[in-house]
Amino acid sequence: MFNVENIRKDFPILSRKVNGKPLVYFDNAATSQTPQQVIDVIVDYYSNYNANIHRGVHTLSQEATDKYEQARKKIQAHFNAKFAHEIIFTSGTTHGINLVANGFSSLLKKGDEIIVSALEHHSNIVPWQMLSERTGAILKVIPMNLDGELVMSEYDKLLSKNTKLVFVNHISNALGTINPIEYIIEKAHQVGAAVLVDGAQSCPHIKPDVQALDVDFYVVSAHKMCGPTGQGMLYGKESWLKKLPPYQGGGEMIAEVTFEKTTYAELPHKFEAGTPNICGGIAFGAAIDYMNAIGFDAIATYEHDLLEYATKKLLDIEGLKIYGTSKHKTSVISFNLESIHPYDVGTILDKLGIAARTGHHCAQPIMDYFKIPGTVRASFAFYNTKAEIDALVEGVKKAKTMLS
Ligand code: C6P
Repeated sequence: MFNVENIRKDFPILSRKVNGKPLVYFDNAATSQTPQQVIDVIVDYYSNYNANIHRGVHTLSQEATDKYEQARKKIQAHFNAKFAHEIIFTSGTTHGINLVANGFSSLLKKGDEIIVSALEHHSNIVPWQMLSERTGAILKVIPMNLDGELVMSEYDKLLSKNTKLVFVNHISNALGTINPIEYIIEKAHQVGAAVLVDGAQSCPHIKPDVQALDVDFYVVSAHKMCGPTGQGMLYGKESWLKKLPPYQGGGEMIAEVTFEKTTYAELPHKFEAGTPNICGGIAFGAAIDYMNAIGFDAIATYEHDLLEYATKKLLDIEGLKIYGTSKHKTSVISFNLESIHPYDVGTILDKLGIAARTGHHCAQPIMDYFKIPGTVRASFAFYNTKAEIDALVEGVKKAKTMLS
């Protein structure tokens, strides 16, 4: 049974005060909070079996290696990858996207086309612009509409036999829109293009099945789903990962090294040069266990209820405008109060102990589309409550009175 009061006891940070007020943490899309169960795994690693992996015959190294590889298997099972070696440990979503974009440098030629969406985070724009500069590939953009939805009829028109790659997020970080990635993947495959899905914002809310989606690459960050920062994963279909060249050279990614020639290790090690974030990988596995124990169906139902409650209450405030009004969205509300700058609203909310993000949310093209400098973004997680939303609504009203 989903019991938010019991769940909240797992998160020590939720009982702290900020500016003398109980913390209301609504910046979950930036990073989620960490339950004691994951903190314990981190402490256990450094207290009991901290060692380098894949290298030592000694007991600590073997224990660390076993736990790290067990975590890979947990992640494989969670995302339903066919093979554990299709899970590449990364430092996060940004790293995963750059790894793939770099790999495609040798696979694209001048005049090839690559497609991005108007709803992307800078992490899923800039690496591809750099790729297009390196290769001469043409970058095209799927436009959005005023509800913050991608226009699929325009996407259909962009696709051609020249399209080699499509990269979109599953859920927009700035607006919360859930994109129709099933359709996007199917259509891309019809013209022979590969698809990378940025799952940074989906992984805290839904459990993607990469085989059912038939997606070629899927990237996430552990810190968005109750895990540590500096840790993420790239899923890639085996056939694609075999085709892509390594991203970085170094220890552990080689089969043999001589000064004449180096041969590379098998997957996944080919993409995991150097000592990885060992504790981070193990803690990522623990975070996945934690979230699955609560259950993604229960999480989605509860968060949807929070979203509906907050949307209704915020819209009761005169002059408040919500950006991102798709019917298909997760628990993210981006808003502005008339002409008041979002930064000023965020500062007043902070004084009241409420953490919300303000600004362009690393998604400047979206802000440009709406002709605004940024928004206030409140993003809810399964450990938030309606009472906290009431506090937000009161805080926004207070900000309006003070700043009008
Ligand atoms: N968005 C936000 O406040 P990293 O930094 O590599 O863990 O994740 C980057 C990233 C990529 N794609 C999407 C859709 C994202 O939302 C993010 C991170 C945070 O919205 C921090 S800017």
